[in-house]
Amino acid sequence: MNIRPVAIVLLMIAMPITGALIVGVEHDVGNGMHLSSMHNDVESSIDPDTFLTSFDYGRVSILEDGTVLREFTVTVEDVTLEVAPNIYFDAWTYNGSIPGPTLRATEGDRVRVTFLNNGSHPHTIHFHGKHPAEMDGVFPMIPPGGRFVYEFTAEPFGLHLYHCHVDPVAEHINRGLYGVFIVDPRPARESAKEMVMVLNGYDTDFDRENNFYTVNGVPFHYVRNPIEVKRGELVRIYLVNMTEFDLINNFHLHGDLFRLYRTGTSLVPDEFTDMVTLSQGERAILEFRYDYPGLYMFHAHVIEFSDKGWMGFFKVVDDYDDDDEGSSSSDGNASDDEGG
Ligand SMILES: [Cu+2]
Repeated sequence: MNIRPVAIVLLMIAMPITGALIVGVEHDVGNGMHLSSMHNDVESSIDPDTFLTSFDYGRVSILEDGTVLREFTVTVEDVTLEVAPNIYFDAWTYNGSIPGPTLRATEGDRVRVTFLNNGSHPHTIHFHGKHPAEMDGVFPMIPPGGRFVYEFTAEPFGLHLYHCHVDPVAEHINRGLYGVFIVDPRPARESAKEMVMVLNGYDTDFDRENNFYTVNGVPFHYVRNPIEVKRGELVRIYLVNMTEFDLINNFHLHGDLFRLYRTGTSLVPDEFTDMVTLSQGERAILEFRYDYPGLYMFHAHVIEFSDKGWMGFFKVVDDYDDDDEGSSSSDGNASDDEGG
């Protein structure tokens, strides 16, 4: 642990202050921050708290042969997102935010994703996982105003992802076109408090170097808003690295160790550790229980990344307040979420 508490506090307050000082200044102020005082056109926002525990199970129906069909709608939208205080980013998004929705199915389900491109450039959805070549989201490119239906069987179970695969792919990813695709095993994993964490960066001045790093889209969000977990409860993190330009990213947990399931494709853990390093597109499922209450940091052990936003806290409590949610199930049969 190389980050002193004083430095953390300074970092927590530095970004809002920096932003406040330069409100009203137009154009590039250095450090890769594209700024403008005229941002009435902000159409959407990033909500890491909602994203953390939101799973889209699609619109569910049963096919004639008994297979579960899950239908999703994913729409590309160009939106200006405030990715850090007063830092506005001309994003390309799936369904209006970064990351896109976490799509979830159970192994063997039929997945049907209606893709609408309301953006200004050609795009696709390339899913990781098994599927026919014509469903791979490389060809054809879907032009602005276009529509395509991706359909395949969800397999194998594991933690997958999706992203646009139009050249230059790095730019389409940096602009925000990615999301998580979870395929649950049958029977489901043990019930747990589940959350999704997507590691990313933002190259806000388009020089192919990231200016900020985040978990779930906003630098330092979970420093300001620690994630509450209950002592002794099983916590399961679906961790996906979508950082572009930097070859690796990683995750270090304080005060505990986790069972590590690489790609989530086995129910037998690969490691018991407090540290996992992921290259671009790699992902892993992490499971742990805290024994002691208190505040515990989690962060990139690449200190440049944690200094620039990739850092957060778990707040371990003895009991949730009455209005807090308790454990969430990993049961993939839930069907009340609206697709798209
Ligand atoms: Cu694209």
